[in-house]
Amino acid sequence: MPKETFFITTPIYYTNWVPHIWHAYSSIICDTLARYQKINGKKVKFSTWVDENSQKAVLKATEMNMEIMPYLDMMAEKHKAVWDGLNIKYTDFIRTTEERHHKLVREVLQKCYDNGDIYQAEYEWMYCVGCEAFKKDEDLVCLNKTTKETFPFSSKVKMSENILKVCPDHLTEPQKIKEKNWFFRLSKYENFLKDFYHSPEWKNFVIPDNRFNEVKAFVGRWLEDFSISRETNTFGIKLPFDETQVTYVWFDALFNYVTVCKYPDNGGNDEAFWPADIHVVAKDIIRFHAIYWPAMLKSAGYPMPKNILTTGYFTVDGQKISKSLWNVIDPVEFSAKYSKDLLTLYMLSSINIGQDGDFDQKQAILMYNAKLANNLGNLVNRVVVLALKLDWVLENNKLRRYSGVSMEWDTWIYDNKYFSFDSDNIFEKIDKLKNEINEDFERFNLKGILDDSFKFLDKLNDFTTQKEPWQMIKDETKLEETKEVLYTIAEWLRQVGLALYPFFPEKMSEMFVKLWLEDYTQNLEAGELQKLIAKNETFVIKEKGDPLFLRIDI
Ligand code: ME8
Repeated sequence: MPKETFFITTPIYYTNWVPHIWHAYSSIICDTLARYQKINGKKVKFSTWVDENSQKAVLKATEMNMEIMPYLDMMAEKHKAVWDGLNIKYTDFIRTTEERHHKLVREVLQKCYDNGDIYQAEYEWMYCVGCEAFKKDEDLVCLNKTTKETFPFSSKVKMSENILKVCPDHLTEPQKIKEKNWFFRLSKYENFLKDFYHSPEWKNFVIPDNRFNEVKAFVGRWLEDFSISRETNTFGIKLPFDETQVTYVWFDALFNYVTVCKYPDNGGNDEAFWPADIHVVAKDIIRFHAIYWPAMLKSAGYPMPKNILTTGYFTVDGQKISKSLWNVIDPVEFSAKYSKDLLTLYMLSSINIGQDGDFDQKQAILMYNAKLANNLGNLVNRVVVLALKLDWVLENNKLRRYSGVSMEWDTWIYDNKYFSFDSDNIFEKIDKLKNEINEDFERFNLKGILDDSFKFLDKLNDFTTQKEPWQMIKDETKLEETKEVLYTIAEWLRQVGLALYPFFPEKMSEMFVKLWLEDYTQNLEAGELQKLIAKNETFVIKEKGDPLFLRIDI
């Protein structure tokens, strides 16, 4: 039977910047979800990309005194280097200047035009290049140029040289544009969208719920047709029905998600991957994904993506990220200095997906030291050191002696005399981890999985402290008991390792090797997670090796 498919996408990042740490946030979420689906047996496609046909890129190239194509080539390499540097295991990387993408966009534009959804009109509007979006008065705020303060815009505020109407995100005045352009008839899809959002099958289309409610409220209020082309820009994809104009950002960028399926760079056909399972985006582009995108797909005759997972925004040490504040963090440099695992752990467990957060660097280091270096790393080290003092083999045939008839792991655990020690309740915690991991991944509850794993490890550390195997080992009469305690710790580390593998693949692989589970990475990558969870293992500890996680000094 062919494997079930899973297709996940990052946003299509602009190329006027090298990706910063918050672009990495979206990509790390995608990477973790994609890795999980792969080890759980699905055929995974994970795409990332660069959004090149934008005015921002043209302006940046001009500013750098470069021709546009050499500039874009350079930036595409820089973006790729960031994702490769962070070991983000994407399967597809696409640039919107590629021929295959031009072909796809022209096909869909023609289709939408033929069915009457694209028409020409003249308009006068304000346009923010930073957002690559049209703005209305209610989208803007007032900026006092002297004090640099912003306050809400109202028609009563008198504009002057000092009081400007600006975009709240970029604090720049939008351009006034009067052009004859082509429009997409979004208003025609109002009822379609309302029915779609309210049908039970799509009740989780946008996650989390509060973002979905915002989208529904927005569609309930106001749906206007939007411009899909620019008369004055020359760089971009030419409209097939009017070669004097190019399409701009949204119609172009969003269809990238389809290009990689219809025209994948392996030359084959990945159409079975469409519709996408998850588009990961931040709240800044949710309207485009949850409103424009379904309408455009409907018009072009494609099925809807299944989920739009919307993240919040991060600040750095309490401040908005801005090049002028010099608080833009290069994720590769940061990972080299500290660790990629610190980045993953802090970003995925300090907030739930959907909430806004702050990247407090000191807290991130403290969290890394407490959870990865102490809680997990030290425990692994303890088992390894003690096991080396015994006969190096922690056998799983110990299971038989304690359960009597049954050889089931759970039966043994529950009957095991060593676990009468405490009950707040370690068994429930490991069961929760084993039984709910799949559901948690399916619900994108990455924080939940990390929290459960580390709470379980707290309990396991308590158990270890209470049993004191380092004392037991000194008593000849307690050698068997020591082995069994160590076996139990090793087995439970194995279970935690399987749950944490999608987050920390390199370190969990290292841990498996320390426990003589040398084929684990290969078996996981072949989709055998469930088989491994259910397996009984024998652990052979051969050498101490390096510590798994080094503590970081603040
Ligand atoms: O919007 N916190 O590209 P972009 C969290 N090309 N996430 C952040 C962030 C922050 N402070 N800053 C950026 C575009 N991001 C368009 C998208 S898609 C068809 C076209 C992440 O380079 C977040 O995922 O501005 C956000 O949605 C994305 O970067 C915006 O990237």
